[in-house]
Amino acid sequence: MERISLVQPRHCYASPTGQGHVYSPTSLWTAASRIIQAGGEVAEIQDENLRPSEPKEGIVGLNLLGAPYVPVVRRMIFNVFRRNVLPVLGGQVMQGFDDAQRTALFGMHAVNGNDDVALARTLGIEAAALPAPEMTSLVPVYERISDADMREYLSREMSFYLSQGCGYHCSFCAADRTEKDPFSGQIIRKVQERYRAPDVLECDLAYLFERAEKLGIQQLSLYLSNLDVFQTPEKLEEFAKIVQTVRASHPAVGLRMRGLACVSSFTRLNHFHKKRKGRVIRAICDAGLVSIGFGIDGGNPEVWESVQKPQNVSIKECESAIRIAREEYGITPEVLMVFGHPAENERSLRDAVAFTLRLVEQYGAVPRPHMAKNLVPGNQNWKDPANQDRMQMFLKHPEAFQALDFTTLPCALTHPDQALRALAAHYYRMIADIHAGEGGVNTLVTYPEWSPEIDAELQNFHRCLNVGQFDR
Ligand code: B12
Repeated sequence: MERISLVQPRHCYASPTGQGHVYSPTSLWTAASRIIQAGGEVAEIQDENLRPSEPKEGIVGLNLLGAPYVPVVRRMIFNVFRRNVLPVLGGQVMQGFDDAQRTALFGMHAVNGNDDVALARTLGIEAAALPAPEMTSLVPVYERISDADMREYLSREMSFYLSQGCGYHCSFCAADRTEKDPFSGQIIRKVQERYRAPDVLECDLAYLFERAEKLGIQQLSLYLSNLDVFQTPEKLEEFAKIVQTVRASHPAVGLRMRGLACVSSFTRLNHFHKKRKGRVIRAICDAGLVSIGFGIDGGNPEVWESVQKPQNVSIKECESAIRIAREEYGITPEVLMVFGHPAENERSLRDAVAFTLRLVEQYGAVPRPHMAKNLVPGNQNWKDPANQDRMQMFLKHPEAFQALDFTTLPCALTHPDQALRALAAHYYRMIADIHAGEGGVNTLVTYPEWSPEIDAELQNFHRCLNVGQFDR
């Protein structure tokens, strides 16, 4: 059997020294726990946001959360590890690369860590022994984290793995979700939200509360992994009850949870709530849900249609969800505005600004603009033969993957139409300039670090300006 060191790479906008973006590396911890429970040997779990890592083993597993981690991990593989280490690469963006793309980016030896068979073969364990992610408790990993490091994680917001997968098919999203053919409108892949097992959720949550109590931390802050919190009401209600039970046994520790949601799922559930068929929203609020980022993602129904998000229905319906969240449930609504999609024009971009301003003014919503990147590893545009030239540019210039960060201003690679690029940048900055109100944090805008139109001097300016601009 082979031993593996696991390392969370440093955030791409971290300064060269000191702490990086300290945030629980939940994806890496889940992978670690699965390996441990399958009888594999995890020699260590390090986080480069806390301190530089010096992996002991010849096999090193790394998590690439999204596209901006591609250049970071390439530097680790080619400049630091060189030929002495076999890299095992996991994380969601890896799901978007085929074998040839993975080899082009990370070398011919890099193992696809998301593939259980390849992972098991590399470590000399049985693939069948790896528990399903939904059945995996993180306690075996939490126990290995020192009190000093756990204090760092528990005193900040952490990611809580509650569910994975989404039944909707928004074309700009690269998460695990239903896929629809853009031309025929046929569903190519149907995905349903998958919750973790209730006993696993209870066990992990109780452990976090106990550890917080022991470390004298008075409040836990959790970011739920759900792509659309209100999508599966029965499971959400079950979770709300689990949270309430755990909290009742640990009254000294408070809890604040936030999540992301689709307007349509919230509206559907609120309707049921009114008919007293269920009190799910109230239950999860009582359990500690304080903030919801609603995916508005465009300023009018034509834009939603163009990105396969017709479920938003109308501006009126979106506004009503945000008002109800604020006034009836006391939830702080965030306006997650992914915009600057290819089919947009100045009118639709202005509609997005106008709508955000209104929601901020009338309901104290928190503005959170993001610049749509229509070509992201794993989404349909990435696979579309019409985009192969642009896709190849990313493979040839991997530094460009940073520009796929949704907080990053548009560039020629992400927005080839020059006029739309300028307009999108202008209106994105405008929403990012809106005052977020007390306690709210607007998006911190970042700059593209590589694109054909950006010269070396500008690249350097952009790198410097990006330092510390962490998204949440
Ligand atoms: C928490 C979270 C964050 C946190 C912190 C993440 C952290 N350090 O762990 C914060 C808020 C910081 C964050 C930031 C970003 N995030 Co985020 N985030 C999430 C979220 C909500 C939950 C992640 C999670 O814990 N999942 C649960 C675990 C169990 O699942 P998993 O990630 O799939 O991991 C499994 C496998 O991939 C594999 N695996 C993972 N790592 C490894 C490593 C090894 C060695 C092995 C063998 C296997 C393995 O095993 C795991 C268990 O099966 C997800 C949404 C979601 N539902 O996943 C988005 C998500 C992962 N984020 C995403 C993105 C794009 C980002 C940003 C780039 C956003 C942006 N600004 O554009 C930034 C990063 C910015 C930057 N410049 O670096 C995308 C990734 C899409 C993609 N396919 O590329 C997601 C899916 C959201 C979305 N709807 O698009 N994020």
